[in-house]
Amino acid sequence: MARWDELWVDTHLATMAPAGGGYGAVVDGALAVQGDRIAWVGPRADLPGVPDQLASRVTSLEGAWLTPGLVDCHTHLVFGGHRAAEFQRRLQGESYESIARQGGGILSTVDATRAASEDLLTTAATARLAALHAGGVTTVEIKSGYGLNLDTELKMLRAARRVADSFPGTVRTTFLGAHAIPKEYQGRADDYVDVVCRQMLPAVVEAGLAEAVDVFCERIAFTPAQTATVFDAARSTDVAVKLHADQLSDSNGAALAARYGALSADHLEYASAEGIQAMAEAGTTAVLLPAASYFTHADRFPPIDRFRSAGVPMALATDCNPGSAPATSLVLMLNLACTLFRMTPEEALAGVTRHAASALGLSDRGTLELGQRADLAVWAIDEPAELSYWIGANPCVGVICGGQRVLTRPAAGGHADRPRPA
Ligand code: DI6
Ligand code: FE
Repeated sequence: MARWDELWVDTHLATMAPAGGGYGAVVDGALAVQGDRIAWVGPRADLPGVPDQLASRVTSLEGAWLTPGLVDCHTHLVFGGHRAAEFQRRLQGESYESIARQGGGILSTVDATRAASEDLLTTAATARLAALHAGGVTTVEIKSGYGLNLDTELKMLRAARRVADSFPGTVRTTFLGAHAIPKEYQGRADDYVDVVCRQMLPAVVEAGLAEAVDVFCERIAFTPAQTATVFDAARSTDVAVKLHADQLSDSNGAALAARYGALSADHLEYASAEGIQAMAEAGTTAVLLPAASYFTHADRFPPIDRFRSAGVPMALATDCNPGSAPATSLVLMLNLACTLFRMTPEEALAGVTRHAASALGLSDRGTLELGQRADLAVWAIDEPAELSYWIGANPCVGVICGGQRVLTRPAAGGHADRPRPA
């Protein structure tokens, strides 16, 4: 009797297991799945028998690399409309922040999202997720935050959950009611925070629509004190906290996130040395969003050297949103993180696998190790650094979710000549 459902051979593995360091690479490896779990992983030469007798099905990957399925741990995938007009204003020299201060920016997407039906939001987000998935993503986080009233925040979160229905991977949802101060509450931000805490958060939790709560702590959004009020409200629920911190200015966001034991603090261009130290001590993951830095012509990048020397895990995500990062390729983020932030290709791949899973509080994925969920991506590459090297190519040729092959696609970009699985 075969022990495993499927055994993948003729492959190289970037296990991303923490023990080995770097990619945890296994050249000429093999990986077996049983049910939705990884049942065996290692060098092919160490297999405890003949492949055909070990598994019901043996599949050759013809020299392709396997990595953990990618985790996009910070997106705003559900939104109405787009902001191409704002993009052109920024190209003329206006800043992201000044457009936001004039009532554009996030608030213009709030108008479009309030006007959109739940069906339309679901359809648009499904298409964006399909693009991420074709690039190897098997787990995605989706935030609300373009409703800023109870009905629309719930509508967004329901749309995010409906996107999950047609996605073979995993969707985690985050309530970001405190993303901007809605027009109805201009000059009365504390009153809006009160609504977020007393009305919206309880309703979201009651409906079971979010695993985490997030706040945009920034001089154009919510103060550290208002952020703390939202996090205090979250304490009486079972949702985790995350924070948009120190993106445009140092608001002490990193330290605040750490103080509340946040899963992650995200953006962090202006994070202070003290904030980074606090994150290290609290075990808070830094989620870095290179598309936002790139697309808004950010005047500074996150202090990578400081995260590195403090031992703060660095995750990478698309931040897919209509204002600061209309990006639907997580692989492209590896290139941007290496080129702009000078992360290494090893750090970049760890950032979209192991550390991205940590940023979502998920310990069952992000590495190719025994017992982990069998979420895998198959790549037509000669070495893992190629994932960071190509600009805008998609070397992903297959995706496996929970042990099931869910996507096979032709190599595109620079990879058409590579061996790839049938
Ligand atoms: N920071 C960001 O980069 C996104 N949200 C946030 O708090 C941008 C959202 C937008 O501009 O629509
Ligand atoms: Fe964001």
